[in-house]
Amino acid sequence: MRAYYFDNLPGDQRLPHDFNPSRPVSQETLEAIGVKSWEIPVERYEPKLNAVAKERDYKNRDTINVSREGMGAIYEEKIKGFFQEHMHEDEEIRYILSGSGFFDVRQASTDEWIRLAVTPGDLIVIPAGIYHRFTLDEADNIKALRLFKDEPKWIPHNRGVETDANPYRQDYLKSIGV
Ligand code: KMT
Ligand code: NI
Repeated sequence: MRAYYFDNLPGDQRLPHDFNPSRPVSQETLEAIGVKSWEIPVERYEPKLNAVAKERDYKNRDTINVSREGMGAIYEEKIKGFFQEHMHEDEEIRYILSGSGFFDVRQASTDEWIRLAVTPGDLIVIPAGIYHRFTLDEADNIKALRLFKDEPKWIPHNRGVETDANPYRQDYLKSIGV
């Protein structure tokens, strides 16, 4: 999975928004902000994915298909919602089966966006309390497994004074030493 600082220039969210020259972000930097990732080839992914799921206690999963065809009438609204900067009170775990897209995660120490360009085989964990957002890229489709521990809550809390005071946000900041 390629990771780099988002250039913050106005324009279509589906474009790469890579600096020129690019400012790559290392796996160590991602780990320091609590973002974990693995690569599991999609042909025969199940044994390896099951092993990670078991180790991390992800008991359940479902499939999300983000495309105009896959979502129908709620497509536009969903796309807008995914790209609003938000946090969750639980982890957001995704395994990409096909297509591609961008998860943007906010580096709290600098308030900069880091863009994660996900493609098939990427498994990512976006920790509880981190500010993030998602967009499709120009290919306009992604199919992913959503893994979860118990009941999926998927509630997005949009960034604001309330989320800044949210206990899960506070715990997250403590966990990364900010
Ligand atoms: C989310 O919560 O932002 C999403 O599920 C985005 C689509 S998953 C590829
Ligand atoms: Ni989210």
